[in-house]
Amino acid sequence: MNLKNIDHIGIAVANLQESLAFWESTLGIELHGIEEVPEQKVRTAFLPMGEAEIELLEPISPDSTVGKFIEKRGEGLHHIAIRVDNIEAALAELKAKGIQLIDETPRDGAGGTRIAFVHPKAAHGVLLELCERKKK
Ligand code: CMX
Repeated sequence: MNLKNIDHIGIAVANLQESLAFWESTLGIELHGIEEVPEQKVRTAFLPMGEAEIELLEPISPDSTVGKFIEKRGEGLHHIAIRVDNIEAALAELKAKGIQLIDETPRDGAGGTRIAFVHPKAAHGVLLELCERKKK
């Protein structure tokens, strides 16, 4: 599957500005940008750390997956994203191994990425995202 590295760690937050007061101002991690991802009904803030990024996720609607997550569990660690070279190939391999996928085909993520989720029931309680970035 040629997994590369942790691409980002997604954290569900109720209010992006309030959470940035901690992640950016207190910890001093530089904010790379804020982007709305309508397909996922979230606003995201990216804070790069080495090869990976912290991704803060604020729901833009209470009926979004992140909105429902916060309502049920409160703020906190939402998903881990692993970078892959070829997301279709990685999904096909997981499907062939009988792994429960949320997305059988990739969708658009923030920063021009193509993403797909593996169900937390298949990944021992962790919502796992596969993430393919445009080749530079
Ligand atoms: N991490 C770990 N487990 C999670 C989870 C998460 N983020 N979200 C839900 N679960 C667990 C629940 O606790 C539940 O477990 P139990 O059955 O043991 O109670 C199980 O998954 C099913 O949860 P649910 O509440 O019945 O189902 P939901 O309707 O909340 O859907 C999920 C859960 C994972 C299928 C849904 O959140 C999803 O499709 N996620 C993928 C898309 C996404 O998360 N988008 C937002 C991020 C976008 C971005 O990064 O740009």
